[in-house]
Amino acid sequence: MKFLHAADIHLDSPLAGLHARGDIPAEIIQGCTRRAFQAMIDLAIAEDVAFVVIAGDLYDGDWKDFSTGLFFASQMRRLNRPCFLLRGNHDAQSVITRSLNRLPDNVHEFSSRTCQSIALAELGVALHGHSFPNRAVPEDLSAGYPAPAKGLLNIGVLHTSAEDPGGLHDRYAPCTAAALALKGYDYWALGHIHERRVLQERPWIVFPGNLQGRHVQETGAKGCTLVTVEDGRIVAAEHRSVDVLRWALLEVDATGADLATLTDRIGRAVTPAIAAADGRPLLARLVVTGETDLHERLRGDHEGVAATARDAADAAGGTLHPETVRIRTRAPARGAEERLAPLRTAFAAGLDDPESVAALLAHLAKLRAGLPPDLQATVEIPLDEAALRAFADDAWALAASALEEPRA
Ligand SMILES: [Mn+2]
Repeated sequence: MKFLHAADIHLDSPLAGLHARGDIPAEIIQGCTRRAFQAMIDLAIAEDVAFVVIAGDLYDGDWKDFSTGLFFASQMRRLNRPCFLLRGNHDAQSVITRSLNRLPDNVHEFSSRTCQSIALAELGVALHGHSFPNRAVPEDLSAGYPAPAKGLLNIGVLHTSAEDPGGLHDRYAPCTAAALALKGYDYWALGHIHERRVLQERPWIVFPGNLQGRHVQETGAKGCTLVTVEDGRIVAAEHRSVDVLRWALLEVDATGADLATLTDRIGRAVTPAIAAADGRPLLARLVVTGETDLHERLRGDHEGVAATARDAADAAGGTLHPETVRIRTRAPARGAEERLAPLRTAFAAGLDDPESVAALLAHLAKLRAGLPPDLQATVEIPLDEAALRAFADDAWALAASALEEPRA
């Protein structure tokens, strides 16, 4: 017997910002969350799974119109086998104001008032789940989950940030892997963290990741987890990609490079990403770093870097659309750079003081929390030290170029 575990489908998520881009073909972004969901249903049918579990955030938020719900219902009819649905922070009971009067009979939604258990005697399976009543759930919901049903394979379905410290993923219904393991279930079908994480095996505690990456922070293969059960025991929990476009963050070190070397290095970054995308269009952020004589030239030539990457993708048999090009190179220290060296040192020193870094990061996290949810994903506010350093590099590059402007 097999079942499919998915989460964070964010159906009809708008992919904020991308639609305005004239250089990215509309057909590769339009409806991509729906197309990934369709691919998941295709997989469920092809693998002949007994049922599907969706561990929260099926919807991205309140429906814009009824077409989102109608699409889901029609896919459920196509699935034609049970689907167990849990509500997460994005589609909590109080967040979704529209609904179809009746979902297809094969859809079972977990209660948001209490943990609800559903036994499938013929399959030897019991599922336990507690939907989010509201967007913010500060308490550990897993504490209210019942003891395992004897003689059945027990699956806990839960939307939670688990032990994630927060940052990219808001902290909701936090719990520990140790506490989940103690519950005595066979499998925890988790949702909320948008990257695949297997917290442990036996019992399995799994975040499948989201179904489709939506921005450059959601890189790599996305999809769901196919679980195989033999003789009442889980023998495999494998990732299956169902995404229809892929995101990548490609960093190229230009240190000491001339143009030919840089072209080679861009190719070496692009080629494996194209291979990993396995025929899907690749949306990539290109970041060029390092100390190089090409600094001045690169700073004025984002389009040239983008074109080199696209050409490398074509040579590797795929397609790449640059999301952005970030030039974070430095000129070898001489002349103006040398004159600015004391300022540069003072600027950099701020980042070597753990206290001021911690204070700055706390301030930035607060700033981010105050943004509307759809902006939180796209406005890039550094949330860790590495991101803060990259941010500071960009800021320094701007400041230095302004200071280096030849004076009349
Ligand atoms: Mn969530």
